Amino acid sequence: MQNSATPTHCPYCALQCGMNLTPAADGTVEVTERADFPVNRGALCGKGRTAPAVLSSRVRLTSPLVRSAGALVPASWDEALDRIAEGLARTRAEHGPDAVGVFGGGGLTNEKAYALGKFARVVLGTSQIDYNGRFCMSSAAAAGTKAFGLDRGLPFPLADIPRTGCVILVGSNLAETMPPALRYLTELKDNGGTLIVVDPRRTRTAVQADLHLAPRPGTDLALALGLLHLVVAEGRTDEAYIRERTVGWEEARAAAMAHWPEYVERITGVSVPQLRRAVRMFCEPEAAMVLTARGPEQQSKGTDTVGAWINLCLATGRAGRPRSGYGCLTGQGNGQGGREHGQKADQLPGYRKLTDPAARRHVAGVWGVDPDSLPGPGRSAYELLDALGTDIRSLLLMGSNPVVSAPRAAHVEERVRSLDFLAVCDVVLSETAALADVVLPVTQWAEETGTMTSLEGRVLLRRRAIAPPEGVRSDLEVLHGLAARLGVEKGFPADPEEVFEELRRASAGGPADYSGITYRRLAEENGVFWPCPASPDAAGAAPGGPDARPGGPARDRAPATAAHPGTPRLFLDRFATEDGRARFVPVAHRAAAEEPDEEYPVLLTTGRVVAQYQSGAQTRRVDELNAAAPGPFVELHPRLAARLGAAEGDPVAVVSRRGRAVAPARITTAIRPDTVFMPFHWPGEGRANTLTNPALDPASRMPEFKACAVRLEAVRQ
Ligand SMILES: Nc1nc2c(c(=O)[nH]1)N[C@H]1C(S)=C(S)[C@@H](COP(=O)(O)OP(=O)(O)OC[C@H]3O[C@@H](n4cnc5c(=O)[nH]c(N)nc54)[C@H](O)[C@@H]3O)O[C@H]1N2
Ligand SMILES: Nc1nc2c(c(=O)[nH]1)N[C@H]1C(S)=C(S)[C@@H](COP(=O)(O)OP(=O)(O)OC[C@H]3O[C@@H](n4cnc5c(=O)[nH]c(N)nc54)[C@H](O)[C@@H]3O)O[C@H]1N2
Ligand code: SF4
Ligand SMILES: [Mo]
Repeated sequence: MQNSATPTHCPYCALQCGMNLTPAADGTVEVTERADFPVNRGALCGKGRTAPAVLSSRVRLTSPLVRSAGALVPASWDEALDRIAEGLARTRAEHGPDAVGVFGGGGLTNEKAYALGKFARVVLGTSQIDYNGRFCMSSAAAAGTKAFGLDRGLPFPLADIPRTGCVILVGSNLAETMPPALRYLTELKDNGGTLIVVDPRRTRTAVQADLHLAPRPGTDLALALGLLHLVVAEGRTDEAYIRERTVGWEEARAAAMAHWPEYVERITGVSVPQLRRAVRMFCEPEAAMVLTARGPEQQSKGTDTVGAWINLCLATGRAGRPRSGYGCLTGQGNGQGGREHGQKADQLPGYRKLTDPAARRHVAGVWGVDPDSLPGPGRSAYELLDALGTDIRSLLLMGSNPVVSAPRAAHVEERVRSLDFLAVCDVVLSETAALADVVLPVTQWAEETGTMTSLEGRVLLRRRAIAPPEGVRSDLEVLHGLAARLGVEKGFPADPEEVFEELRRASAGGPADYSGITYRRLAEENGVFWPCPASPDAAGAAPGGPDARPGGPARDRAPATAAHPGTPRLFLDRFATEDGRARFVPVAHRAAAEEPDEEYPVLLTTGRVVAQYQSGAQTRRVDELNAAAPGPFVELHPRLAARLGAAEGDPVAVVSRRGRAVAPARITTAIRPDTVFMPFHWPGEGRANTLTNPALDPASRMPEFKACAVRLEAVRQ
């Protein structure tokens, strides 16, 4: 164990704030400021600051558990691993390899995500693997790939934000979900730039805005189309840019012209003067950005919605230019890297497609297997969970807690309970782990080394600072042990750097090329932006072949050195499509999968609070965070509350076609009167996902977390 401070990164969100971990006298570690990491410059939110609390043996798992006579009881590692290998092998023998499922997470390091994808395809031979990132930024990923030929959430560093003229922030509550990043918006305003926030609630982020647009949940697509309509009507398009750098404008233009402002006002509730003001603010400065987060993305039309916002950027020449562009604010710690290296249903490492014969040959070569032995694409996350207990009989779960976080959670819970066999690797006994046949206790961020790729596309080294407690092993050791028991002795090293070295080779030449990145460089350079090919001359092979470079030679590239410098800014010279041009998508407004009606007259939307993280499995174990955010609530407008006869703090039942949840009322004029909001961090009676609608986006397979129809009922006490 090191005695001095170890520079590393936060276990939680995609900002991946830098922090130092300093050993304390009692054997624990303390979080101290790490000012040299440029993204957060030492600032942390409460979750990051208190993260060491979850390292304590008082709240975490330190022994494998196996189910015996109905209860989970401690067992040896050998027994637990044997049981898992037997459980998975039995399903495979009885029902075939596709009856074994694997579910991963966007919080896992690149090494783990890579090894998990390889484990599913090579050891289990199953196509049925997906992960919780499907619930997160998949719509933005699908839209970005369609438009730009490549999905890297932010194609520029956060540091560019204060240098642009206007930012439209769509459905992001940054002030609560990435507090240290709020600084970039403050600096934008200090520099004379303007901020537009699009959110049905006047959030802590929205109060920072020069203009707050509060559309009905699920109508961002119409809003973006209405803005584009006005851009055209007011003659604010950038014709030269459209001609030189895009294709498909005519169809997209025609689609937007069908969405005249008064029609858009009726759909969204955003007034025509507000729409005009937004267009003026966005178009007048020389440069501008649109940033989206889960608000517009977690919809059954999320891909088209993001496409519409990208269209707005393309029509005004605000993509692939300095200080301008479209970006998605990815959410989970490794939400970016976790979507690149093969734990996704349709994917091979390096952001390659599982259906591409050349990609299969390349990766099979690295893995030393026959390309024909690799299965094809499998089901998406919700579809996989929905098939548990029927087509999928056994599941290996690593890095997610779907019993709390998946849509239509009561149904998902029932599906999980109906499995023949469930194995969960976790650091704590999550609500999903509590249902398992075998639970494996794994090491955490501060106890293991690995790489994370932040929301900027910056690959980072998260270093080990302390030794794990007795009885705990890493996810990589778990996969190593299971592979050996299932007859694959080689190819699953437990050493993260060894896994990364293989990942480099597997990703080489792919869209997300990491081959020029080494642990050593990461330690020295404070992160490296992908693509970073091994050779400085190859600027990363885009889908269009070796010459189609994602983003082309970046203008801000450092002087030629032996190594490729990485790519902070993409698309400045060309997009990553075959012809280098961005694609407009012709999209039209459509309703949410479930609109309010007489029986369910109110819209429910869901999201986050600053002091809890995701399903809460980790943060609900931290006293300081529980004191700040003790439980679920229903945020509603005074008018709705009055109709219900509910006072502040009274229990309110929210009922949807999926179920019923009860939580105290939090009454505020900060929300639209036709909408209620619930955070999704808690299990039990107040579980928001009991209510949510698993209607899926046809392209991204993202569920509609952000809009469903509900009714409210007073609860007699
Ligand atoms: N404290 C905290 N921080 C987190 C997380 C956490 O759980 N807790 N999770 C991390 C992860 S994985 C993610 S993905 C990010 C998510 O980060 P955000 O996207 O910022 O989080 P959300 O609260 O889900 O949604 C953002 C906003 O969308 C609004 N919204 C709801 N419906 C709509 C709609 O139809 N249209 C629009 N435009 N807006 C809508 C909500 O009111 C909410 O304020 O946060 C990351 N950071
Ligand atoms: N209603 C509603 N539902 C939502 C959303 C919403 O906005 N509204 N947002 C969705 C989004 S964006 C997301 S990202 C999902 C997230 O929801 P989940 O997938 O449930 O995410 P977490 O709660 O982070 O679960 C991670 C689990 O892995 C464990 N863990 C942490 N690190 C490791 C590790 O290194 N190895 C292993 N094996 N385990 C580890 C944690 O203890 C925890 O139990 O929720 C989605 N659900
Ligand atoms: S903003 Fe995100 S990365 Fe930074 S300290 Fe908070 S949870 Fe950690
Ligand atoms: Mo997320």
